Amino acid sequence: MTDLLHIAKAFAPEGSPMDATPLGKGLINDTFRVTTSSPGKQYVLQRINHSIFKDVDLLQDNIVKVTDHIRKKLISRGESDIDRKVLRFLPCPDTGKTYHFDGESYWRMSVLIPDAFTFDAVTPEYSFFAGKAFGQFESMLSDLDSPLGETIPNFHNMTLRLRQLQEAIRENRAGRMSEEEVAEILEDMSMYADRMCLAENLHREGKLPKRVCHCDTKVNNMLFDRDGNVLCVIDLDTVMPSYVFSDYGDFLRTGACTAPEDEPDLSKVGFDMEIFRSFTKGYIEGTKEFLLPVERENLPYAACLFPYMQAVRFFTDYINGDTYYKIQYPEHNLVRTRAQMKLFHSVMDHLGEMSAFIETL
Ligand code: GN1
Ligand code: MG
Repeated sequence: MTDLLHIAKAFAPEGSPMDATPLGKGLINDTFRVTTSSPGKQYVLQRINHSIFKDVDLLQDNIVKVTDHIRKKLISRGESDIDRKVLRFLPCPDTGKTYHFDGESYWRMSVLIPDAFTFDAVTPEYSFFAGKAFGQFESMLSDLDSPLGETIPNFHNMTLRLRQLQEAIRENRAGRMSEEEVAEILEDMSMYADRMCLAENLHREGKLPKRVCHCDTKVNNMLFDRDGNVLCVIDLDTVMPSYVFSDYGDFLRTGACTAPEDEPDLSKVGFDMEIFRSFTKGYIEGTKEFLLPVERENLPYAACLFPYMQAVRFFTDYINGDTYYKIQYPEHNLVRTRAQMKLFHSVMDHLGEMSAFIETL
């Protein structure tokens, strides 16, 4: 802990760092809440997973561009309480950069937004606001003048994710390819592989644009105030050019799933159409200024794509011997894969119903 406090000091926060405790449930970075001697002043300190985010300078540069842009937008709109509606990262006094390298790890620190909460599940009422908020996030960034880099190249590229799965199978590094269930899951996945690459095909044909998206719109990446109002979107590591399907689909994957993403009891895993409807309403309202017909028509596909892509990613990691996602037990990535595939099938069962609903909006 003294180490953490020492690192926190490098960002010259207000007050002296007194305590650091683990925060959140992220699968990639390590996150801590830092309390200081200054009453009410708390910070979020994060060790950036450098084996995943290889270019920390580009990563933090993106985040600064995005948060500065949103801050300016909020100011010009005359919004109040702006420090609760956009994150603020502290620059290190010695480098002016919003990250610190301690010789081994990269760190960053932001001001903790007081009285703000994350949730692992939302009600239909709040998912409307979540949809609107993610839509407005994209909308606010639609006129960002300096381009963002891809913090993880091809992050939501389904074609590439399938290629990585094939590579993992070929290398069989953890010796898991002989498991009977692995073969069954693979067979199920391969039946949908072509259909799930629709976005890349549309993009190649020049029909589908890339826009600045959040790309990790898990339900718990949004802060709410005590009354349930959306404050802001957090976890900005993956903000980069992508298809709008990313943000729309990845929210539903967690927000409209009737169980956690790693639920072992598959009978509990399903797709909640009421949440789908209110989130979609909110999202379409938040994006009305730019959403193209091709994007709107394919939202049901996006709802299917994200559980599928996540299943492929968890499964690839399982076959590789769990080198990417944090796990809590040896079969964790396999359990996650099963839950995502169950969700995928459940969303697929609602394809027609989803399209019909979108037509009514
Ligand atoms: C990771 O940052 P975190 O832990 O919320 C992952 C997402 C996955 C998610 C699955 C950089 O998100 O893409 O959807 O786990 N982030 C990265 O829970 O790979
Ligand atoms: Mg997160």
